Amino acid sequence: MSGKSAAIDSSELEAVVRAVLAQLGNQPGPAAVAAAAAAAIAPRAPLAPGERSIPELVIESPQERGEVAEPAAGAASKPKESALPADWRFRRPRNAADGVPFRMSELATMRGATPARIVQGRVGTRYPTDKAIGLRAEHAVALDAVHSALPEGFAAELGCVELWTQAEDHAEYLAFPDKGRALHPESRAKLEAEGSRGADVQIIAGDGLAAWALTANGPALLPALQAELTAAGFSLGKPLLVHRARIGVQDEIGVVLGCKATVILVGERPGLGTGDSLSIYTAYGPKLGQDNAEKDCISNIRPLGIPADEAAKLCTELLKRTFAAGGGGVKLTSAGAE
Ligand code: B12
Repeated sequence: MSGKSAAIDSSELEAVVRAVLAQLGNQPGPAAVAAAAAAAIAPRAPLAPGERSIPELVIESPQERGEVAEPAAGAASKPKESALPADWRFRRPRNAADGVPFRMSELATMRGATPARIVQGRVGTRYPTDKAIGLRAEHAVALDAVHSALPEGFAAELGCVELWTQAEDHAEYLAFPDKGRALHPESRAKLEAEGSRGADVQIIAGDGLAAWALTANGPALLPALQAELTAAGFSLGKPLLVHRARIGVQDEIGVVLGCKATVILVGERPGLGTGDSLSIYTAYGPKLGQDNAEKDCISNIRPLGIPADEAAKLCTELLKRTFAAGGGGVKLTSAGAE
């Protein structure tokens, strides 16, 4: 236990919550990163009798592991990119009593590369209060994202034909996923009347498990994807927007329209701090109940992850390879391995 009392007053609590909320959605700047890193390695109160320590992790470069010769003086040995190179590793400290040799610069590099919560520090066996409250605040954001709704008129704004699945309301959508995989009979009739037949690619937008994600990223992603796919020579059907959609609804739509492939942009199940994250799922050769193993997914489309224009390019490249291989998912992976 730390020597400090666990109780904090309400203004202190409010300040922590405000700080956490202000941070959500923002990449930490270098000064904040360095301060957080310093806090994470600051000396801590000794453990009380009976309390167990959770060993921290140490980050090591290949040079520090002795796998690669130390570079000549002046040579660039530290990563330039704001990402931890693949050959850097974590290990548990060999002897925690010797102290934890964190390297500030590397920790800052890692933190700068992701909004994920890395090396949060501890008080005794617990998170520090601001981290604990921060986790709960991000959890609240994730919950809000699951219950968010598309604004009125959004389908028209995106230029999409508006459809609904068989889930009668959001609670039913969450409790019975299969209802989100089948079109409501009225929407099926509308699709049959208004949908384009036989296109190479049918684009579908869906709210999924975070309508926010579609509201935030759909207006940039949909036109970018249409432009990239058209430039690559694919013919496109009139875009569709499906409310209360699961991935599987692309199967029924693809079968009804007889297109070669479907692409569904959908709000994904939010994690901590990722309430605005959109995924694209592609499916070639539509059939009802098509296995996910035959499909592909591009996840984490949002300003902090894959930006819309880059996702549109990735999706187009993926579809080019899928069409060339005559299938996606495992078939595509095997084709790539040959
Ligand atoms: C839930 C989930 C699962 C669940 C799905 C079961 C269920 N009943 O929901 C389970 C645990 C089975 C699962 C398995 C896998 N998953 Co998963 N999964 C997720 C998660 C957390 C949420 C999906 C979501 O929100 N979908 C949107 C909702 C609205 O649609 P849904 O119809 O309810 O969801 C369907 C799809 O998501 C699909 N699905 C789930 N994972 C995957 C992965 C691929 C490649 C495909 C094509 C489809 C698919 O299964 C769901 C039910 O049909 C995402 C991460 C994220 N936050 O997006 C990862 C995620 C989609 N999964 C991923 C992976 C890698 C896998 C596996 C390949 C893991 C493995 N090595 O076995 C398998 C493959 C599944 C398959 N081929 O059938 C990756 C995909 C990365 C990529 N770009 O290809 C993600 C993005 C996680 C990650 N960040 O790495 N997954």
